[in-house]
Amino acid sequence: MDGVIVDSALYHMRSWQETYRSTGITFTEQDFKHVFGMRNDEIIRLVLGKDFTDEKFKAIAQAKEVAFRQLIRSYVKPLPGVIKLLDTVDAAGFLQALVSSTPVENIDLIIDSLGVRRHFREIISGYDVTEGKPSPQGYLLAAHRLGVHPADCVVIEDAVAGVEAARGGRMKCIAVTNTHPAERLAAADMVVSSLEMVNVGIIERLLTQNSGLAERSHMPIEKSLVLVKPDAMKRRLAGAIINRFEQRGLTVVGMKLIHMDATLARRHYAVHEGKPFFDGLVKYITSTPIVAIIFEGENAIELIRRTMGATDPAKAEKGTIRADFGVDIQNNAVHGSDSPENAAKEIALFFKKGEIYGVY
Ligand code: IDP
Ligand code: MG
Repeated sequence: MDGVIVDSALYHMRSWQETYRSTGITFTEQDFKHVFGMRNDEIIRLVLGKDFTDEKFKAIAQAKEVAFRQLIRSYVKPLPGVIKLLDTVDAAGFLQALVSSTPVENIDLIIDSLGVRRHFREIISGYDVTEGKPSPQGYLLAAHRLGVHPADCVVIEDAVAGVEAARGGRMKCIAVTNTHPAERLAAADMVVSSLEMVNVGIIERLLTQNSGLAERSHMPIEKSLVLVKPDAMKRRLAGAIINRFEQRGLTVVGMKLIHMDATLARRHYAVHEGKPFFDGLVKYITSTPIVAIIFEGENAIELIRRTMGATDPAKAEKGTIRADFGVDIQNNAVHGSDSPENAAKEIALFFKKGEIYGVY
């Protein structure tokens, strides 16, 4: 965000200047360059010296934040080319995510002031990652949440550590020289002096360079809903069942214990409404708390169906969960979504967006 979408350094400097002016201290652009990147408390300590009271410290810190927010709300402008690029990339059908180490409050403030929130399917802030750039964690998490391969991603960066993060995540990188000179960004696949020079055609060309990569997989990354059903819960088989899927390389990205009510059960099994076993099925699935899990991985939906086995345990192949743990056609231990459309519907029935996590 900073240095790519918006130049917030300018607004930070102006808010410090305003704050210090009111206390009679001059704060020059040179002073700002010196403190840029430091935390607010360090900056205040440096400017005021040792002789200040806690109250004065707090008042200055607060005044600076108020001034910053006010300036952003009233004056913030996107860097050149940003709005057009966001619009055209959206129109071309790409998914966009914002990855910033800035606290989420400032991300919210800036993207709402600019009116660009709708462009971002996912927003990763400093709170979502344990490692900042140059770790690729933030970018990998964004790809994961968008459901796309890193090799199908292009990162747009202004920072040296950010270019390194993109490379670490095996993503293509376009660096813009808003903050650093081109020499320092040479590790990027492309260096531009302004985002006005970037367009959808350039992004597509960068991505086709990855189409032959050996490590590139052609399987889609999918999410699927798994339920450990009441018969398996009663026999303490939740762990064993989850283990089978984890052994297949699937990742738990959401999990909860939930006692389904009849409304949820009817919605979940809506396709079976009217069948002779429907009422019994609703009664059964609501009879005890169950564990609901979202698994994610390549080809997850089919992989899970194969790991579960046929609906009727008597007909399920040896070594499948239902053959090993199922009792009869109703008490068959486990549920797994049967198509991408149904997986999306089922996941939405059981989980809120904030309850689904990514790479860790
Ligand atoms: P699936 O779970 O393998 O996708 P579905 O045909 O979608 O199988 O049926 C949903 C669930 O309804 C089954 O897992 C099972 O618990 C129950 N069920 C399916 N067919 C019968 C039946 O003939 N008698 C009793 N219960 C059934
Ligand atoms: Mg089914």
